[in-house]
Amino acid sequence: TGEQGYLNLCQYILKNGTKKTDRTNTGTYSVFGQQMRFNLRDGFPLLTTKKVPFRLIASELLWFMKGDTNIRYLLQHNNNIWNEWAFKQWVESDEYDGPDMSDFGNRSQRDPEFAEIYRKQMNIFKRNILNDNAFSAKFGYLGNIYGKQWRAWKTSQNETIDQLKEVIHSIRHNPDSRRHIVSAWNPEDVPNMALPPCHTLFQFYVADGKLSCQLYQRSADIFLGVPFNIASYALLTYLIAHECDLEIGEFVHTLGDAHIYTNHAEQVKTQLGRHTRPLPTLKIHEEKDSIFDFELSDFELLDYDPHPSIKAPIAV
Ligand code: DHF
Ligand code: TMP
Repeated sequence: TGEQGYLNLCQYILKNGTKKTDRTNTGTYSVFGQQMRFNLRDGFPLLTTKKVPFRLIASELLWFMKGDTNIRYLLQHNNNIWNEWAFKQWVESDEYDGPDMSDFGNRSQRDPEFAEIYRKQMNIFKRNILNDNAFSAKFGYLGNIYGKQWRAWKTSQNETIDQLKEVIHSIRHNPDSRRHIVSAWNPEDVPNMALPPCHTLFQFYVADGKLSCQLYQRSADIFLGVPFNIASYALLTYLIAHECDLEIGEFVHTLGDAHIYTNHAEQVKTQLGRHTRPLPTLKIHEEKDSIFDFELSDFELLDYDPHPSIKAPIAV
């Protein structure tokens, strides 16, 4: 359990994972069906064996919670984690007339000359997203990803369902319910997403005045995505517990295809050579009327003293 559970899973995947090809042509070591548990009362579960940027996790979560699916908000908060998937839609569109960007993810890792050309195009892209409303509406939009499904799932009757509001209502009014579920997996909409949801479905559970959350993640990039996902759902659980006047309980993280990309193996080994440190604590400053009013500056992480960050290329 806890960070040690994460490290054990890394070790297990390196040792027992099947070498598997994948959509991005990177290659992975992969296992199917694993679970980690984090007792949120032990501290905030941000990894300490490498530095994980909490600021990016918090701004991404606030973006989901607003129901936003356009990367403009992220860029305005200096958060670049979704750029590649929006950029891809631009360079594959008819409107793009710059240098060839096919397979930019893999090519930029192998070819330094191309990496420079790519970096320039990405900067142009970011500038357009920030400054050009029409461009941003078209190419900053990632499709009907998390935010849309959480806050405005479209029904066959052309109404919308605010799953997040409804789940908060049911936690408050019917805590024993076994139906506190939010699903980002909308089969009808999956073709309209830049990336089908990796964190697919989550459920809340109330017992002894404590709120717990379990996530089903269909596909898990153990080195890059998962540390973000753990902290993001931990933060969401804190916020909802706060809103519902409950104490915090556990975060249970269930994984489908749990993989380490072959080009992350060395980084993972470096991380496995480190010892865990005490967890930070999360402080929520402001009292808000609604959970939807939180801002980045309302959160503060205390006593976070991680080992240095470890860089790795992301598979696009
Ligand atoms: N694709 C893949 N292949 N793996 C992912 O984890 C992933 N995650 C997505 C979108 N597509 C994905 C959204 N979440 C990073 C972390 C999470 C994330 C996207 C990117 C990432 O690159 N993290 C870096 C630091 C990034 C930075 O400082 O800007 C890291 O070292 O943790
Ligand atoms: P896939 O759609 O082919 O499964 O590729 C998605 C990749 O992104 C996969 O490596 C999992 C990873 N991922 C995470 O681990 N966490 C996330 O939050 C997101 C968005 C993606």
